[in-house]
Amino acid sequence: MAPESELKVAVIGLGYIGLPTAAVIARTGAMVLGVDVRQDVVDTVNSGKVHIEEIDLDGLVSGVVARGTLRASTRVEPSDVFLIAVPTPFNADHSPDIGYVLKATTTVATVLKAGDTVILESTSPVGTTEKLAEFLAQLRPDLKVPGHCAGTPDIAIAYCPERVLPGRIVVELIDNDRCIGGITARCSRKALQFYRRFVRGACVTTTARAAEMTKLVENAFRDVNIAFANELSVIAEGMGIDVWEVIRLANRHPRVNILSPGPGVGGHCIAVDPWFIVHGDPENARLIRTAREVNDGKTDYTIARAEALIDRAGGAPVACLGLAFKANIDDFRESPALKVAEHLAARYGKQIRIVEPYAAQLPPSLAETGAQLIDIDTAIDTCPVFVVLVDHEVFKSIPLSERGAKLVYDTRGIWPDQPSGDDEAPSLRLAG
Ligand code: SAJ
Repeated sequence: MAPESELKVAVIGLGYIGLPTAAVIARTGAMVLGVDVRQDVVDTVNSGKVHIEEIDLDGLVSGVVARGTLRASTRVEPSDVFLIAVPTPFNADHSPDIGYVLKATTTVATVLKAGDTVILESTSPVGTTEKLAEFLAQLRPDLKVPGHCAGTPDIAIAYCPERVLPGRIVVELIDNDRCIGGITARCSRKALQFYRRFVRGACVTTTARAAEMTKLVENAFRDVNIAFANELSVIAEGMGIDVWEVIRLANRHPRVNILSPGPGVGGHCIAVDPWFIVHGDPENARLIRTAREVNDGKTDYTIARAEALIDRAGGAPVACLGLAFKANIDDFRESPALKVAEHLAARYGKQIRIVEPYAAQLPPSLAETGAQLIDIDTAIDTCPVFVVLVDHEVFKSIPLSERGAKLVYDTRGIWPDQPSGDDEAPSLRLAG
């Protein structure tokens, strides 16, 4: 592989993973080209700015763009390493859609040459990297593609999933261990050499299929564990028990670690990836499918509970706290909080106020209902009813003196000292 300063890397897809990855690699001195179909994204990056909110990303991108090691384009150029980080959504029937991966492969194929390495980072159903190799072999019959040729292949192909947590992406890109699955062992070694340039965590090699499954399993594991907490919260509420207290007590056991209930599971990973396993083996993936259903069902349950509270509040203004899919980020994709707010706003219109410090304006789905975006101080002054949907730090720090008299449905358990304040539903604040 070329020395650092001469290494050319093309990152296809400048989203939540592609852009930070491109910037981190560019910081090592490699010449990085970020490729994206969106001209506005390309222009933003080339001006040294970012189109996504992520801690420390703006300074990093402006630095590498100023140094000239990162630039963006809508067109790919010849490079030594191609890193594909495009979305892999699912269809209405939950089957995976790898269309963007195949499109990115077609793009790479136009400039691929002997000696290059192609790495897929997008979360993908098992077998996708092999499909990518097969596709490349068809597109470029002049190249010896691993798994499709006799003798030593001309290029290397590997799968290496990202596992970074939104809000900690820049740190985790460097510190997390990586699992690298080549189409052949030689491919793994080639990709390993590349990741060692910027990853401080351990880099472990395996097969492409095992690496693909590992990524899916990580997120399915978390989904199943959150489903346990969500199911528990519904059971506990029915029994009039404070689920948060039970979880705190149970977690004192040295081998118990129950996660937190909430209004459902959001984001573009945990709410999506388990379906790839279910689709791969519908007959046997029973627990994984049920967990998905439990977590999605928790959002419907939350809507019903919030509606019951609002109906009793007799037309008083209601503040929905938070729209993001989790705390302290501006990402609303697959957000259960957004879904709850949309339902409530569609039903109660301008009675609903939204507090979301990470939004400059309401998404159209909410704005058109008459719901208003207000700040937290206005909510404290004007709304007697609070529905807590996201555990943003700014909400957690509201003292009891400012919220003690309010009717609260706290889906995240951020205010353990909140009195119920509701004689008809004394367990209300306990609901997870
Ligand atoms: N959530 C709960 N209760 C909990 C923990 C989370 O309700 O106790 C909810 C969150 O509010 C959110 C959703 O689950 O709606 C997902 O949040 P998260 O923080 O668990 O995970 P993500 O989606 O931000 O990132 C996950 C991570 N995967 C794992 O922790 C196994 C991350 O490492 C992956 O890189 C990322 O998915 C991804 O890109 O796949």
